[in-house]
Amino acid sequence: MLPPQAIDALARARAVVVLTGAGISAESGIPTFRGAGGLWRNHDAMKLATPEAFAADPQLVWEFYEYRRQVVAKAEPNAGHRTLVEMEAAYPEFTLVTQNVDGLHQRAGSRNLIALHGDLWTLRCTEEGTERVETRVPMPELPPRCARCGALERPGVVWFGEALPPEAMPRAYAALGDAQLLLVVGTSCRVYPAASLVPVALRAGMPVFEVNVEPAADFPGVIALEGPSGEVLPELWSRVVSRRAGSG
Ligand code: BJW
Repeated sequence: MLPPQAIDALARARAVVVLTGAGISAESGIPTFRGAGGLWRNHDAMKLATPEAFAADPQLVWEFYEYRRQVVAKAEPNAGHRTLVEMEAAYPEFTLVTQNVDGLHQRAGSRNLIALHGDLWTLRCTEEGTERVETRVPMPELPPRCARCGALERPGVVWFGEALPPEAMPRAYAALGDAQLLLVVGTSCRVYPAASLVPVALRAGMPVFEVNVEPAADFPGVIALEGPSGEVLPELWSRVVSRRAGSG
């Protein structure tokens, strides 16, 4: 049962912000970080995705990322990703803020997208800071090295304690300032500053809806739409489209 407030708010809105996390890609076969999916060869994924792990054992961390690149390369966007593309086409202002590094939103066709935590296909030289895109799977050399200086390259993602791309959060807050609602999909809302969008929206009096298989956004006032995003988002959006057409 979808909360009627969600259908009303989405039907009336002209500017919408969506925050996504790993859960939206779960139905594409990509493991999440926390919970049952967060284990890789008995390592905690959250401990491998850190600057400390990379400094201690770059080969192991690169094997983890190479494995993820292989999983993602075989995966396809699902109905949740595709619904967000339909929503982007329907609203005058629509901003998708994602914590994901898998590129599935981009492959589905989302355009106005803010990638807070980087992406799996960019490599960065640990000495020079130069970046390049590497889409070959598997990579010819592991760990990869900079062709210019020979230093190790690292994944172009944001690890704990590292700064997000400088323009990312200012753009996300600006979009939220113009929006009538925030829709949060498939994130545990544990990681900041991404999760701060939720209290910022609530403080501004904006409705916040959460699509998740279990309620995760632990902020009073968030309205839960419980279920897998590949099912809930298409159902929700079809109800909103009917309402906007005057028949729902
Ligand atoms: C489904 C589903 C289905 C399943 N349908 N749903 C304020 C307070 C406290 C701490 C901090 C703070 N501000 C900053 C911090 C520190 C830190 C932080 O947040 N720590 C907390 C954990 C305590 N943040 C940082 O360090 C950030 N940097 C920073 O703040 O820098 C400051 C700085 C400024 C200037 C100079 C230097 C520094 C950086 C955070 C980087 C996060 N990086 C990672 C790894 C990215 C690379 C990679 O992918 O390998 O990002 S960690 C990991 O968590 C990844 C994710 O994007 C992120 C969020 O996870 P997400 O997406 O929520 O996934 P899960 O697994 O947690 O949840 C999945 C959800 O889906 C679950 O709820 C399921 O139920 C659900 N689900 N199936 C719908 N079918």
